[in-house]
Amino acid sequence: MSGLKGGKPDRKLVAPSREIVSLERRLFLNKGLSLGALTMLTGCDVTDADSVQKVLWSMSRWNDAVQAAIFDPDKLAPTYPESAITQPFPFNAFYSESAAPRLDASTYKLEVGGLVREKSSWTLDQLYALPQSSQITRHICVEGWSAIGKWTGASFKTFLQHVGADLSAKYVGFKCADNYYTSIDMPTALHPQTQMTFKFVDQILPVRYGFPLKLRIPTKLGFKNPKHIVAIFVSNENPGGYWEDQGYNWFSGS
Ligand SMILES: Nc1nc2c(c(=O)[nH]1)N[C@H]1C(S)=C(S)[C@@H](COP(=O)(O)O)O[C@H]1N2
Ligand SMILES: [Mo]
Repeated sequence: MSGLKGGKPDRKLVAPSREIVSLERRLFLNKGLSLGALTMLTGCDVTDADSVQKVLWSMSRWNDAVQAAIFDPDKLAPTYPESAITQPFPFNAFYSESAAPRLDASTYKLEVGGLVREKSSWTLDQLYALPQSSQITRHICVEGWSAIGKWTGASFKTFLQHVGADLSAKYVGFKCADNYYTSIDMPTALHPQTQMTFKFVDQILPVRYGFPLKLRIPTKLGFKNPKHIVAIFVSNENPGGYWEDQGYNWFSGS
């Protein structure tokens, strides 16, 4: 009990962080490895919170590179019939449904910036004039649920070409009206199913699902599908994301 009696706390008595516990579980389940074995393999004391962070981030970046390398830009996510649409479709955000931001359609402007030729902003009428199509795809949330929805909007690739985006840049970042933010790799931005979404099940996007604009990316996990987008920018620096910066894997796609 010496560590609890004032002075310097004994590190071994400090409860392991969420990351360490989940890393240990994943290692054990996937590879039959313990933290002790990982310490031997990496030469790092992974029971120490600082070094475990370093190991985790380097593993995570390696994981991003592997996922990017195996990402097939032409492989389509499964699509479903209208009868498969989940009703009611779940709401999710880092706050409760009543706190979702209410944007004014008449004053809304989408900012477009970074490595693009046309840095002008877009009104909702201008966005709605883009050619549109619909998809019925599955949204998968890391919190353990998935649901099938129908989303209608414009091809994000067409939009990026239209604004003269540097399509050889590495990242596209999104800023949202609720201060949420996320970013995706350019190959995913150009994927044929990546959509600037204006409608959910044939109705203008309700507030809870991201009015007036969300990105629907059926090849990525739910948290990489930003709602209430107010700015889109192209960059060669990884813009990170709300959950990504707290340790969720950045690529999170298939
Ligand atoms: N702006 C914004 N976008 C967001 C989120 C958020 O909190 N704010 N949450 C993400 C997560 S974790 C999920 S699962 C989906 C939920 O989308 P839905 O409400 O349409 O089901 O939105 C994603 N996009
Ligand atoms: Mo999610």
